[in-house]
Amino acid sequence: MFDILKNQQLMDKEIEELLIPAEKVAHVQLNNPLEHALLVLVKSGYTAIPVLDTKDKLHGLISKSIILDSLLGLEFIEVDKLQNKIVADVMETDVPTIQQDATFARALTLSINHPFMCVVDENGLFVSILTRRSILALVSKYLHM
Ligand code: 2BA
Repeated sequence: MFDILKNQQLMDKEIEELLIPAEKVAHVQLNNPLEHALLVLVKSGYTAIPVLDTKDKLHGLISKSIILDSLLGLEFIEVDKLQNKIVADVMETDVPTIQQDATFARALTLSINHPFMCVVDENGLFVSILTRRSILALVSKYLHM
């Protein structure tokens, strides 16, 4: 079964055909209030989404759990922070990124710890995402060939 992982044709494959383009990816901006970010997350159904600036540069990820965590006071959930804090105050900045010409092998390795990776160009501009789902779908296709 694991012979597939030795399939050089698969491992050297470029990831381009698996990518979800930026215009189809839910995202928020650095200076959006947490309330807006939470709305986008809940409405889109996603757990975590990219954070961009006005020039589409990638700065981080924001998730429902980061937002909820940031609202916790010592005894209460401080709901007013949803309006008083912005995404840049609480986002995760250690973001897994890859370039568009990365190989499938590299993406497969990153997907072990990350449900999705952001694809950026040489200037750090956000281009697309690569999800664990599309990686597994390709592995499955090769397994059943
Ligand atoms: P999660 O939101 O935790 O989603 C986990 C998996 O649940 C997704 O895996 C997908 O299979 C399914 N899923 C969740 N919400 C969905 C929806 N609204 N429509 C269809 N399927 C949905 P993946 O597709 O591998 O995505 C992995 C992660 O990539 C997602 O984790 C999310 O954080 C991010 N993601 C995927 N597509 C996105 C998009 N269009 N915009 C923003 N973020 C996206």
